[in-house]
Amino acid sequence: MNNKSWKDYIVYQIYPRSFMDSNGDGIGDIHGIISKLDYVKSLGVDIIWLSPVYQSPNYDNGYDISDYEAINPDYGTMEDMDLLLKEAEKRDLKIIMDLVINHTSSEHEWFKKSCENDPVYRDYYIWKDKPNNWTSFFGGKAWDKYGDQYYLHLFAKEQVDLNWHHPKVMDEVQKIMKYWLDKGIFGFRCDVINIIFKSSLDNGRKRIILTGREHYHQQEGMHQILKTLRQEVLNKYETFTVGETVMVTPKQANDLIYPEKTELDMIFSFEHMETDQFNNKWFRTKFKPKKFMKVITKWQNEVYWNANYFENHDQQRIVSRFANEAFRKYSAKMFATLLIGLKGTPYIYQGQEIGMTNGDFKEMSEFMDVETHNIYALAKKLGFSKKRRFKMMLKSSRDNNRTPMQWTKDGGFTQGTPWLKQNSNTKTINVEAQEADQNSILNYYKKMIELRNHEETLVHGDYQFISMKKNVLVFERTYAKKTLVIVCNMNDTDRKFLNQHHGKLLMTNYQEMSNLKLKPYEARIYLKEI
Ligand code: TEU
Ligand code: CA
Repeated sequence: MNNKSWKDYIVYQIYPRSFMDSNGDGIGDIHGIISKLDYVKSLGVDIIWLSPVYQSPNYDNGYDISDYEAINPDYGTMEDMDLLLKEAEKRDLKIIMDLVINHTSSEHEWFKKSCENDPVYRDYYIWKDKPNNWTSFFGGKAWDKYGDQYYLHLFAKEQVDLNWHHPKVMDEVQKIMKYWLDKGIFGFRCDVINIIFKSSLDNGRKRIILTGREHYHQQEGMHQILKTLRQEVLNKYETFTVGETVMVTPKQANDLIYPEKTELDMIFSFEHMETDQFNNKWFRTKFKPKKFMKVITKWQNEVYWNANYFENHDQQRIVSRFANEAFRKYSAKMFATLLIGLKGTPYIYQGQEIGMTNGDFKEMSEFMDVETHNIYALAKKLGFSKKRRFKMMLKSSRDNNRTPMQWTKDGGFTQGTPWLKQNSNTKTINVEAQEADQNSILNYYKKMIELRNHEETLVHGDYQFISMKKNVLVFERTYAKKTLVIVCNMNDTDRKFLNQHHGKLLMTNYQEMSNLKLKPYEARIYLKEI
């Protein structure tokens, strides 16, 4: 499909630290990405979402930026970045970058001057004589002391919240966005964008999670900021924007994305990724397909346009988390069918397309994530046993999705020692083996992407939930004179399924099919002419 519109695009997320290392230091880098652009292109995707490569002391793997217009030497130089943009464009691949404007690194020049009470920069950040009772996303207090005042950090203490009441902050961010758009990027993934405006610094209602959030979550001031960025910057270019919006509801999502091109194009919600937990992600519960699909269906029915994802650099591997790993090959393909079959933009996270599993960590020293270590320490303080704490980390650490990309049976990510332990199952789960296997997860993703690129019903069709009997999902997508019937057995067991007149079979994740039942994680797509 040529002259695509923004709703046609499919996005592939690259986490640079773990994608491909070109110089043997064990850290993924820009030249590594360039060396794999033909692979990314071969998937059939349109846009790369590149997680941060900006200058950063790396407390939170780049989500703590110390210079927005410089490249972290871990990943290369600005010349390398310019080359990546050029090489991507040659392949008709667009690149969107992370826009992290809720906070900067504590090592940003602005914060250093703010700490020195520089009259221009002091109010770039949020200072108080005494901290209020707000708590951090990473556990613990949201304030740290410098000099005789406290500064706000809703994430790590090295990630200092910007003061969006200050007009200079707006000017600085517009300059950064124009710098990158003028370089040729296609847009932004806006990090925690719906908490950037703090309406007050009053104490919050005491909560188990995020005391204080009523003062900064989804505030009117945030909408004003986004409308200004849209008018002053984004609408001057052809752009694609997606916001990461914590704790957002369907109505709040629509407020952010409709009418089109007034704030963001779409947003990542979290509700469907929180159905297998009790209170928070560290208390995982069994994945319940019915509960999961109830949320997905709500968002499909109520939101103008969804950003559909099941994995990213903060989540865990769905074949480990949402399914029985014994049926990994089938469950990965079933989730690919669901993800790309839904209405909205599909986001595929590196490694998801080959069915990578959670990491095989054996001890805490193998984890690198700041959140994981903070929460482990907090759990210890709260009296959780070592065994219980470690089990919580194994299930819910973000490092599960940050293990090096598995290119070959020997890994193929680096000639050196990877910064984060590579999963030993790269021996059997890797790109090379799957490129050679026409029935691999990788080739199934390519077929599903190809289908979406040629079947406009998957782009423009409405979503119609049909049934979810005994966790066999049936939904339809209808557009013009065609209906696609999408069937997903979300169980690790057979399920009775009479092959009624669903129409012509377009896709299936098994070689042979029964007319009476679905096998574990069997997925099918039928085309019905109406
Ligand atoms: O994530 C924000 C966010 O909501 C997650 O931190 C989530 O709360 C947490 O991962 C649940 O385990 C964005 C980035 O995606 C994340 O990588 C950064 O750590 C965070 O913001 C701070 O920039
Ligand atoms: Ca490297």
